[in-house]
Amino acid sequence: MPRTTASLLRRPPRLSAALLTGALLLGGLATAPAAAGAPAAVAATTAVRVNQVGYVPDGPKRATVVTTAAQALTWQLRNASGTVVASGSTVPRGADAPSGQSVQVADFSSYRTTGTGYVLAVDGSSSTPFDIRADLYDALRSDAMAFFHHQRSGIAIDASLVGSAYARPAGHLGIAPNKGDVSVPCQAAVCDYTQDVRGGWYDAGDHGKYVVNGGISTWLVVNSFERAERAGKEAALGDSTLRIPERGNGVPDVLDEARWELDFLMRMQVPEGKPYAGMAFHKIHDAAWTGMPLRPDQDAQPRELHRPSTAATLNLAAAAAQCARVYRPYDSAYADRCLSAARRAWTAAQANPALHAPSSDSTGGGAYEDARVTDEFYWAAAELYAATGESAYRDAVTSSSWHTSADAFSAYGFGWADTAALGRLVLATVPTGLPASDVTRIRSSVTSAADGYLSRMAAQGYAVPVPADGYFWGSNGEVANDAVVMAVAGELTGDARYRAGALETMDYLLGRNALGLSYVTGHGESSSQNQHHRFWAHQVDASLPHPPAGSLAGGPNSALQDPIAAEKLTGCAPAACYIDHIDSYSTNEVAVNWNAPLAWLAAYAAERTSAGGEPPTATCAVTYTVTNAWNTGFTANVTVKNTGPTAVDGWQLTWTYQDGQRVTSAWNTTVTQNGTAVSTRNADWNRTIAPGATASFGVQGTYSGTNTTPTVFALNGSACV
Ligand code: 9MR
Ligand code: 9MR
Repeated sequence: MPRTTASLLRRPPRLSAALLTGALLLGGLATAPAAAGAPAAVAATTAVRVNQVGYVPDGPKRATVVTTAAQALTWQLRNASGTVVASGSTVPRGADAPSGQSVQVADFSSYRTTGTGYVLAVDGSSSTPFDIRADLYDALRSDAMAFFHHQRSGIAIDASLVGSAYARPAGHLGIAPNKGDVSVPCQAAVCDYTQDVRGGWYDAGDHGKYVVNGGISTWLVVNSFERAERAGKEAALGDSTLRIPERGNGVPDVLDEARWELDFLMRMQVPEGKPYAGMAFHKIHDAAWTGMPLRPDQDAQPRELHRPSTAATLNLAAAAAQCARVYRPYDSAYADRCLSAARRAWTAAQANPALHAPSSDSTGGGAYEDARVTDEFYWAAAELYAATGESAYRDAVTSSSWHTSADAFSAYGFGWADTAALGRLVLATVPTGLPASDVTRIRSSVTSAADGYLSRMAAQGYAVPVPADGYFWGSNGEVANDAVVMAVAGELTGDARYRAGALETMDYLLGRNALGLSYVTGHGESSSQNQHHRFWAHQVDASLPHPPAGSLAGGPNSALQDPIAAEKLTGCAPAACYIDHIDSYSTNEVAVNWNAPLAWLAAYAAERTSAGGEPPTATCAVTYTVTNAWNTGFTANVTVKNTGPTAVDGWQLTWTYQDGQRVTSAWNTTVTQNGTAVSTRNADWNRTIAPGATASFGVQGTYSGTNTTPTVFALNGSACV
């Protein structure tokens, strides 16, 4: 059940009958109005809506055409020189409730020739030009991830990394006029000391820093690295792949970036010896709302810590426990620090299970209120269990109502207040000691959630995974989060439909939508550019920059919760309730929790084989049997079966050990181990596995205490089942 503020915002707005009729009265194919009262800039879009960046050669390629025609129309795909290279018929879809438009769908998926400057033409209207190429998402992968560096507090953003337009002095390091964040007092009666809470990422267009939203965002950024690692493709997120100060330090840049926020999250923990020790302060922000524009270093407002909350504490526990697992191969001392912060947070949350942040606390910063935290308990328990294997955390997982609830993946996706799905994603992909039947059940909950998103996409003219009443504040983040679930379902099953679904949500974000607008700055011919931000505020001060490329707008929000949206968008169909105006914070702000799944998805979509296409979706099944175990040693036999239709020629099988096991020797394979991650490769004589055939090999290793059998394997980057 969606709840708290969300339940208010998620009430379906009444569709304007007049608007629907109006659209239907337009003769033939027309340039559709964006929404009643929408500004001219947005209305001037073509009726043929495509992913304005383009399509990957092996992916789905669909477009939506706004038209009142009842009969199928002819579509033509033209290359850059105007030659028709493919053609076909559209499929009429009639009235599409979320967009309030009458639409048809053109499908040119079977056309796979790479090129730039393609145009899709239907009945006299042409799409914006787009590309078909395998490296389509390379730029977005780095741009969407670079967003976090731009949002850093407590460090100068250097022109040598971002260019002079985006350079700025460090914000909130206690240098006048800043009054934080190195020694920040609490709000009255909350605490009688000050805390150094420098660093971290600014949440959004404001200068607040919120543990609840910081936790889920960090988790997603680190999770994007974990996913790439499971696919054997983490090099693309490795050291020196981003323009950040830490490049060249031997640590993957994505982990360096996330560490900037993790350090902040740990600084928000109440010190030992103080009331509520181990809890996390809910947030730190200005005492009063500041105006627009305002560079972070020029903010003169007093900064205040707000009282600790259970939700914030559990976000810290989950993100820090994940840190302990993922950072260990690079910095074991840091992993230990994270683990101890996570354990302390968990214990403190158990002692204070109902310290809820109130919705009324929204002066100078957002409330991020949450009165139901059983889902945060589940997510944190799952991460702590994955990190430690300890029975107390396992019991917290298995006794949680979320472990079996059918609602862990709600129709509205996961989000900062709904985190049970994150617990499921951890348990579905990270080896733990859960019984195989439990893991199977959890994995099928991921795939059935993904099935739900796919069927919703299939039912809608614009193939959006959210329901018609799901266009609330941050709907674009919700869309991207749903795509993350589909991508993981694809990884777990090798079923190509899920990858197609994840890629198709990218089409929505990049222009195949009710407004024919890319919501990502600088990606697409016609993109958002005036997102609500106090520094990237070009619209109100021409000396300031637009948001940098790769910044995702919050997206359509049918609740019209800011004055300009209320003024300009009245009567809008839900998916058209968006305006690219800097004052529209309820439709056009940026935020770390929206860019995080965008970055996740861009990295996923950018991944491909060296041959240029999508990653292979090898289907495989693995049995790992411990054949002998003695006090500190063991042997295991591993058999990998090719359950796919084509031969596997050359294989790499990967898994992770959760109990510190080390492989010391192996037969019929070559092993490399990096921390907990094990990678085995074929020998010359067993490199080919025919369909239905198997390859077997063995390992010998050491362990101490427990020797949990790994259950998650990937063959050539695709998960086995
Ligand atoms: O800039 C603020 C934005 O980050 C928040 O999401 C939003 C809602 O809490 O509030 C914005 O600040 C506005 C405030 O609520 C009312 N006065 C004008 C502020 C700037 O537009
Ligand atoms: O993303 C948040 C959304 O779910 C809430 O409905 C909204 C109002 O409380 O706040 C959003 O978060 C904003 C936060 O309160 C302040 N910083 C900017 C965030 C994005 O607009």
